[in-house]
Amino acid sequence: MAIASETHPEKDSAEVTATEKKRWNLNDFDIGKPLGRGKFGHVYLAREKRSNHIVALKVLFKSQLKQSQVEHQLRREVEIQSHLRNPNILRLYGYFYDQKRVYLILEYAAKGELYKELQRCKYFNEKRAATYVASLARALIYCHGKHVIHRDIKPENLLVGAQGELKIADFGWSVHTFNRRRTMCGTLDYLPPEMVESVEHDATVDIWSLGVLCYEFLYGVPPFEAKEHSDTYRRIMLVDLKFPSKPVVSSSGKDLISQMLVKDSSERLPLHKVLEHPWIVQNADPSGIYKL
Ligand code: AK1
Repeated sequence: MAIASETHPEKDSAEVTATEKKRWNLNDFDIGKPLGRGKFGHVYLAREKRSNHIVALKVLFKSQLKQSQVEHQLRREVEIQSHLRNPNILRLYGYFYDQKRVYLILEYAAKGELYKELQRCKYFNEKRAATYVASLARALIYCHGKHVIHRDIKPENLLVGAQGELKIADFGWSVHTFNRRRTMCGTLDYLPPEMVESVEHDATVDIWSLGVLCYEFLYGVPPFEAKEHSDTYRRIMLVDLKFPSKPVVSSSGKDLISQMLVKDSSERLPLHKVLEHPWIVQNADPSGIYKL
């Protein structure tokens, strides 16, 4: 983080931490207001005392991590995310722990959580939706190039930086290359048929999730939403995709969604072609920033 680059301008933070084994602890930080709450713990605004660098500190309780048997997942997240460097991926600077808790030192996203903004606006206009979809496609292309699949792209895991740029966060469900089946818990809304079915899956799962997200940006609700879990399951398996008449979305936008939400994963529009799709080309701001 900035702390390292200031004292060691020639090195980047990971190298400084690797060579000098700087161990962080809670005393290195002033803790500020809570930023959000999750199942495993809260996130706080924090300032690293020596550098004045502002970060987000996520506090996870070891007892809960153990109970849910996700310690290995957290280790994998730290391992994967600390190696990713992309403007649309939230940085994970490091971690530390004490007897009861694990702390993740994260980049602070000044404009907060995207799902709240979506709730407030109900849905986004096409320019804003396309700008976000293009940013996500670029970030996912970067991840897939490093053989990382996120697998959990949804509004709750998207943050907005000070300039309005989108940042993918929470790699808790990500994997390096493809393996392992995921046990079912929580919402099915963002899962493609092959993950609902728990068959083998690959990087094309992120294309599906991007299609779901694009729909949700434009309509305000995910496409396969239903009252019952079992109905969402059925709708995903059938790819029961319907476009409401309101809000009005261009046929080009609907075409892109239809090309991402394809049951046969090998037939989904590849991410580089998503970036070339007319709806993206015509609507997305090339800077990746949607100005309010
Ligand atoms: C980034 C996050 C396990 C893994 C439980 C996890 C976002 C995570 C934190 C913010 C920066 C906010 C702002 C501004 C407003 F199963 N990475 C995360 S959460 N700025 N929020 N960050 S909110 F074990 F793998 C597991 C269990 C959590 N990982 N990672 O939460």
